[in-house]
Amino acid sequence: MAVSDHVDFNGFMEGVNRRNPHQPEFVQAVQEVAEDIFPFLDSNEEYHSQQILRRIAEPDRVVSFRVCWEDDNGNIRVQRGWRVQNNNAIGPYKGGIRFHPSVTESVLKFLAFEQTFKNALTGLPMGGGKGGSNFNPKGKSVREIMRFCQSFMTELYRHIGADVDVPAGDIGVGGREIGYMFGQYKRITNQFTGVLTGKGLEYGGSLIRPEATGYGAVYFLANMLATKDQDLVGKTAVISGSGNVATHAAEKIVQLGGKVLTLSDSGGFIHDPDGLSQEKIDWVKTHKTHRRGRIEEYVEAFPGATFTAGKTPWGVPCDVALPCATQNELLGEDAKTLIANGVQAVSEGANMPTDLDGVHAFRGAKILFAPGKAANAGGVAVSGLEMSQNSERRSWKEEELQQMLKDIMAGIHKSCETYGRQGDGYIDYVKGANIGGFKKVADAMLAFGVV
Ligand code: NDP
Ligand code: 2IT
Repeated sequence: MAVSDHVDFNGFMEGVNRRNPHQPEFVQAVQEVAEDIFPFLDSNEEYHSQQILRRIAEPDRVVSFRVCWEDDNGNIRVQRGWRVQNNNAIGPYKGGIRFHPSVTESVLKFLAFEQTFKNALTGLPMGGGKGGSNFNPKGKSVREIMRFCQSFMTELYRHIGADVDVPAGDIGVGGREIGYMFGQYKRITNQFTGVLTGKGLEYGGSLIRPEATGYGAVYFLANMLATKDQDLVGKTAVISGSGNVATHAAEKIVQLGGKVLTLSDSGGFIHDPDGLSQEKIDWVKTHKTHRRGRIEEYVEAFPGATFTAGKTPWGVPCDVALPCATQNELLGEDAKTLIANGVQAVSEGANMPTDLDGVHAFRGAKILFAPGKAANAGGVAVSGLEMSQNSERRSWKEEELQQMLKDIMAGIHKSCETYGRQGDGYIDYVKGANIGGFKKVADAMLAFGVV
């Protein structure tokens, strides 16, 4: 028997650390999963002996490339681009593209690893991938964004395809950027295929894709509350971020009768004690997303609100919390504050927004806590439905898609319940999501033998 067959958890994590130096986000994501998978392996020896977790924690490939573009002043700019193809055991690689100066190989590897479990949980045939660049879209002209997207796709196109790898949006990449990238893909390959999701409705996009992640995170939250015979009516919500996921999460909370108190961006958070109405959320969408403004300007438009610079919103007392900005934005101390203030449920709209200390604090206090790989899967799920529509050359109606999204989120909740319910009745959603996602990918990998 090979020495590696029976490494313990600490030995496994030492290996992950050693093989991935200077990649803290990736190591963190693997650790969070391994903490649940190791006890599960005790009673599932075949996954262990076949080294399934070890294999999933080694991306199938990481492509890194130079992206050159010319700014409006004629300067030559050089960025780095990546596509991480983590695992395609159950379908083509699938996952977003992120443009943000904080993007590193570690960040994209963690995101591609998480995506593998998330996509499995949706029940749709999608593997896990993620890509992006350290390009900073802030302050760039529309033409600069276009030239960057075209240059990025000029390399990326050779690694993707409708049955190979299907990217979509993420931080800094929305409908506009997908349009520029799709246009360049089509121009280079002369093929009109469903190679990207999050497309415009005119050229193969799906209804409700922009809304799906935020709406899905709130549907998941409603499913969690229902296990305690509760709903969102009258509940106060603290939300971070003010981009695609945050604004649509806010919208759905309001539709379901809740009261949204905060939004944020990298500059700080706004607190509106009157709650955000649909009109205020529309203002944020227009101002932040379309005009690329800052959240602090909210207090000029709505003087009842306050802006706190340089801080996250977790100190504002609330019933439910939805971190919807970025990774590691809710730390152990923040989790303790939320718990002390009586938070009942947390639904992660972002990917890995809660650090390991925070996750341990929520689980320890038996708070309803939905990890991103379960709670924010609605976005990639509707991406999967966009792929189906493209393959069939049809488009479903909005009501049909809304129902499918709700059903998929309920299905993910059920998986978490199946694999995460504890002896005392508490549903450990982290454990449930990790094991539920792992099992599907692992069973497919077993079928393929040693590859
Ligand atoms: P957007 O680019 O639309 O919005 C991102 C928001 O997060 C902005 O308010 C931004 O503020 C804030 N933010 C980004 N980076 C930081 C940072 N380092 N510190 C503080 N605030 C930050 O992205 P999305 O809404 O699409 O994505 C948000 C999260 O949701 C990410 O974790 C993403 O991976 C995840 N997600 C997205 C999905 C999607 O369909 N779009 C699907 C599933 C998960 P600022 O304007 O100041 O940069
Ligand atoms: O993190 C995510 O799930 C996304 N950014 C969406 C991925 C997708 O392919 O729609």
